[in-house]
This record gives sequence, C-alpha cells and structure tokens, in this order.
Amino acid sequence: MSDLEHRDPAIFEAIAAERRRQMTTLELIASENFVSDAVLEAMGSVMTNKYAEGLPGRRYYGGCEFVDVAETLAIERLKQLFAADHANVQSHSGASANLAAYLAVSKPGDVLLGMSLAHGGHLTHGHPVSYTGQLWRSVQYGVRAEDGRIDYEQVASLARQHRPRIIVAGASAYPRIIDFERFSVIAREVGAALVVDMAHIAGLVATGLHPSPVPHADLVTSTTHKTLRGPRGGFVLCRREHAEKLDKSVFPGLQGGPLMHVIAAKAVCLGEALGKGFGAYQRRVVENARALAAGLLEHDFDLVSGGTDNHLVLVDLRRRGLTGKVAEEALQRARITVNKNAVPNDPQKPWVTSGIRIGSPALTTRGFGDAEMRRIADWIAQVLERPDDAERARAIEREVLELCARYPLFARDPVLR
Ligand code: DSN
Repeated sequence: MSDLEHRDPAIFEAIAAERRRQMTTLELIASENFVSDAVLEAMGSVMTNKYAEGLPGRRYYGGCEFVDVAETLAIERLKQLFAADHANVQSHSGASANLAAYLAVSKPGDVLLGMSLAHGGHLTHGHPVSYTGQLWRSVQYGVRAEDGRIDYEQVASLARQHRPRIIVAGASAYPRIIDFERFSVIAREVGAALVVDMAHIAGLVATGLHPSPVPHADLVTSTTHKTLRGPRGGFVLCRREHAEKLDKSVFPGLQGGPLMHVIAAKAVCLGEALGKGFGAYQRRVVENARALAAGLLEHDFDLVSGGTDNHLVLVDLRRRGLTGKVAEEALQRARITVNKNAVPNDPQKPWVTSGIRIGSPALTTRGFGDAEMRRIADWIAQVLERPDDAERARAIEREVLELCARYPLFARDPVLR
C-alpha cells in the first residue's frame, strides 16, 4: 500500500481512476498530452518544498543552490530550443505568461488587438470575460468567412484604425500556419509590440514544422504541456531589450514564489525536446492530424479551412444539424474524448457550440499512426451519424478498449524509445 493510499484513500482512488480513464479512452483534446515518466518524477519531487523568489543567483531566500541548477538548465535549454535572446520560465500557466508579456510592454488602458476566441483565438487575447479584455481596450480580429483563414487585411486595417500598443498573434483553435512575419510588418507599421502566443504549436515550432515567431515577435509566450509534452505551466521568450521588464513583470509584478518542481520538470521536457526522437514525434503529430482530417473529409464532414497544417482539426457540425455539445457527449459515451468548440460565426452559445476540436498530440505520444487515426475517423462518423444510439456507442466502446489495450499507456514511451 502506498503512503497516499494509506493516508488519503479518497484522493488515491481519484488519481487511480483518472489513470484508468487515461488508459482506456482515446484522448483527442488538442491541448492535452501525456508526459514522460521523467517529467512526472521531477514534478513529484522535493523541489515543491522550496521558496525561491527572484532568479537563479539572485534569490530572496537562502538554500537555493539546487533549484538554481534546475532553473538555469530550463532557461538555457529553452533559449537553445527556440534560438531566443532571453527566457523566463516562472509563469504558472499560459494565461499568466500572456499577462506578464502584455504588462512588460504596455499598461492597462492601452489598446490590445487580438484574435477573437469565437474565431479560434484565446480568452486572454482580449475577450471581455477575461481581465485582458477589461483592463486593456480590446479590439478583435478573426478569420475570413469564405476560407476560415486569418484575415490579415482586417488585422492591418484594425491596426491602422485603432493604433494598438500590442498586437497578439496565436490561437487555440486554428488549424493553419500563422504568418508571423506578416503580423510583424503590421505591428511595425503602427508602432505596436507583437506578442505571439505559440502555446498550441510550440512543439511544432521547436522542430521546424511551423515557422518560428521568435525572429518576428517582441515577446513569445507558451505553455509547456501541449505539443511540447511537458508539465502544466508557462514561459515567455523575448528580445534582449525587453528582458528586464519581462522578468520584473513575472516577479514581483504578477507572481510570488515560482513552482520549482514544475520548473525542474520544464527543464526535463525541454531536454527531451532537444534530444533524439522529438522531431520524429512532432512529424507524426502533423501526419496524424492530416490522416484524421482526410478520414473525416471522406465521411463528408465540414472542416474549418478545409483541413489542417498542424496538430488539430476543427469540425463544423452545422450542416449535420448537430451541436458541439451533443457531439462531445455522444463521443464520450464511446470513450472518445474531444471538446466542443465554437466555429467561426457560430450561432450557438459557447457552452453549446456548433463544432468539435480534435487534436493528435496525445494519441501520437501513445504510438498511434495513420491506420489508427483513420479508424478513429470512422468511429467518430459512426457515432455522430446516430448520436443517441446507445447500442452503437457500446459497440464502438468495445473496439476502443481493444485498441487502447494494444497501445498501453505508461508501460513504454514511444516518443523517447
Ligand atoms: N485551454 C487551452 C486549450 O484547450 O486550447 C487553451 O488555454
């Protein structure tokens, strides 16, 4: 019996049940992944016991010599991976990384031009329910109705009209390559700072499968837990000229003590990203998303923008008369996990939506390839053809369980092998 099982059986059982859920479902949420055992070990380590306000070598607490080793490695690996001048690895999440970046180059009350959540952006890119949309004067751009691609002409025209202090590029539900160079030309023209949130595509950027924002942006934010396949957390990269302001913005501006166990785990994931196997993994992530898209197109689904260049597809269910909520729940009954997601110009409320977002990173970590993704597309089509058919869901659930058993999670690591 483990110490946790003995001391807190309720939490032990919740963790065990979550582990079983992960092992016996098909995880297709585009922002999720499965970390390596080494990342898990670092996260569950004694570094959680340490306060370390400040930066390596300049702390407000004694006893920081070993957490300094971890943070210095995380910073150096991050700079190497993305060819960045400066890195701060202390942000607890992508949302706080974004806030830190905005505050490094602007003040509340300034104009912020970001991508609308409803068109694939993110809450923290200026949505009215987020403080980023309340503290900044937010102006939002989106995608073109005819092809689902970012409307760069609209970005330029809104930038000329509103003269933003910050332009935010990056997305959480956009399946295509983002032209960061074009954003930087617009930002320069109007004297705005360009902040790129690359959280979703960081793994692709690290391996050259998506053009890097680093040469074009003033600051680049990210999480570590999506395609990058690390612990839940954030970081910010920036040009040398913004380094001091960024570090002060993270601490003492926004945060107190950094999560040193998570920073140690970030260092581990960044080491893995610099090592053997990561490039091949990211290539499979993109190939698998394409296979999924091709399978769904064969079943006559509408995909926003018609397909994908990255790790996700966005399915528009309107022509099928389905909502995202119905589809998410029906697929869950067959042990296929996706999230309902707004499609551009969605008539439904955000908790209903007309779409689902489907991503390949987690199942690629599990070792899935083209054939498995095609099968999953078939299952999605079968479930969504008759979303209320419990018998059909049960039949597919049995097949899903068989497939999961053939690719056991936690038993081996197909990315690092
Ligand atoms: N919640 C994340 C996602 O699912 O894309 C973004 O923060």
